[in-house]
Amino acid sequence: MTSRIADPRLRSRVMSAEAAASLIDNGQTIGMSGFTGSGYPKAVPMALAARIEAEHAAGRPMRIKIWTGASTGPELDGALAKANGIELRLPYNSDPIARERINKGEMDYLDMHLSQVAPMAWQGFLGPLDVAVIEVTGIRPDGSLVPSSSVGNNKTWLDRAQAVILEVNSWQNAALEGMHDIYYGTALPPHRVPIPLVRPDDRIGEPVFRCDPDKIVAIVETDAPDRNLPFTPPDATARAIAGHLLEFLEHEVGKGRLPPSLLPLQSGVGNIANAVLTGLVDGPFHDLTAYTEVIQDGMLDLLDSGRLRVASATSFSLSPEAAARINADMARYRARMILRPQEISNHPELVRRLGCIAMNGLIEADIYGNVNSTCVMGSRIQNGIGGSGDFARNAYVSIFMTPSTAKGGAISAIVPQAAHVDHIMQDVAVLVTEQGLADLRGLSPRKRAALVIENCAHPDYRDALRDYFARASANAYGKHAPSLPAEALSWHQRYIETGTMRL
Ligand code: 0RQ
Repeated sequence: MTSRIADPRLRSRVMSAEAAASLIDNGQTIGMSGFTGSGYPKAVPMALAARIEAEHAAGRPMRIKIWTGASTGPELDGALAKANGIELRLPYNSDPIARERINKGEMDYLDMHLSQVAPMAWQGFLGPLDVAVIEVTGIRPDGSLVPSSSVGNNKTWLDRAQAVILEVNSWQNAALEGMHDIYYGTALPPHRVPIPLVRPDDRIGEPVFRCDPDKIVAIVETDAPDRNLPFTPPDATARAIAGHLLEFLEHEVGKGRLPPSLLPLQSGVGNIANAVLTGLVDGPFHDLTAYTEVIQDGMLDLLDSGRLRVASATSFSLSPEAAARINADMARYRARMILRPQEISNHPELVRRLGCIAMNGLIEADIYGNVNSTCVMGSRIQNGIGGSGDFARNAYVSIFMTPSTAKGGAISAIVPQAAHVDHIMQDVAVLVTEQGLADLRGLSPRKRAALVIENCAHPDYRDALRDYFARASANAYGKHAPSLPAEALSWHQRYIETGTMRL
């Protein structure tokens, strides 16, 4: 396996995952690689979790703080959360065990815009970083590191950490080398300069990470797959949402507000986002580009169909089938894919400059188009804001999409007032459900409300929303964005008390 470690100086630092994990101390802050189940360390976190469990059993509580790129996998977040070894976690998490701990108040969670994590680490607001645990594809003769299936915040963790532990994963395709573009030109104010990227396919950095070899305290060799989850084919709801959205994009091209090749696409993950991408395969648009966070199955289909010219992201998020497809033909895909640090893939300056079309999911939206992406009933974290805020605020057109109901119809995704707001109405241009699409651009709050209720709400909840809006319009303290505070969150309260928002 050592063929992946081409720097002879470093071969002596190869050790077991257990030995590497023993180098981490109680209370330390650890920067781990990993983004949407790709490129996260797999062996050291599991060994660390086993050690933490042993420490707990011996009456010596041990907990660490974990910074990542975004969500990881069961071997990292799952194992460490199960061991109750995480004191604080940032940013985006989708692990069910960690989610449960957070919602029980047993683990602190800092939900941040993904583009802001690296700058904040540099600014020192997050405190010192003790150890970086980073998965790489290989180590080159000069000691530079070939990134794996995600880039995330790895550049920053490698630069900032006092000590570095590497996992060299030979499961990752060696032909990944050359796909990455690691930009080393970021700085703190007042030394910041424009980022020289003007097209999604521009390469502005290097294909590898630099790392001071003296900081590398351990290298662990692994051969373990990413968390590639099977993909559910789009259902009727997802297809209906995709249909409305594609019709809208065609309409915008017809109006001359979008070019026929559209603008760089950003797409969230999940069933609906995938349905939209799949819909684009058969749509009328050619020469598409993507400037996004993750490359999912639908992006691969678009690339294969020839519709998508290039995809820029920070990570893969693939099904096992799609991972096999990409691994079988990595050199070809490499010519049309670029993985960048997440502070670049999600950079507000670049999203605004490129004019991205942002397409993200939501938990709930209110009648004015304020969007809650994170907190069920206002308080229970689902995943996190991820990159949705980076893109939504700065996009050319910011689209949010959702089924009109959740939990078998017991919850309306369109509510009188969002119980938590991640995206204010100024950042939400278009709302889509399977019922229809509301183009909210240029509309005052009251006009937005009428459109959201009629076009997006489920028929089962439409009358109740009409009734609320009519009474609010007549009786509210102010008529700009009419609200009845005592009633506005009563739908959520009813769900908490009775298990349904229905009257
Ligand atoms: O939970 O599986 O327990 O039933 O939320 O919902 O409908 O499967 O949709 O996978 O697209 O996720 C907002 C969570 C939507 C996601 C969110 C429950 C629902 C289900 C998932 P169950 P669906 P999706 C790029 C951009 C923020 C980050 C982001 C997300 C579960 O899109 O995390 O956009 N977004 N990043 O039942 C109660 C409601 C609900 C609800 C849905 N109103 N009330 N539960 N659910 N609506 C990616 C990254 O940044 C990395």
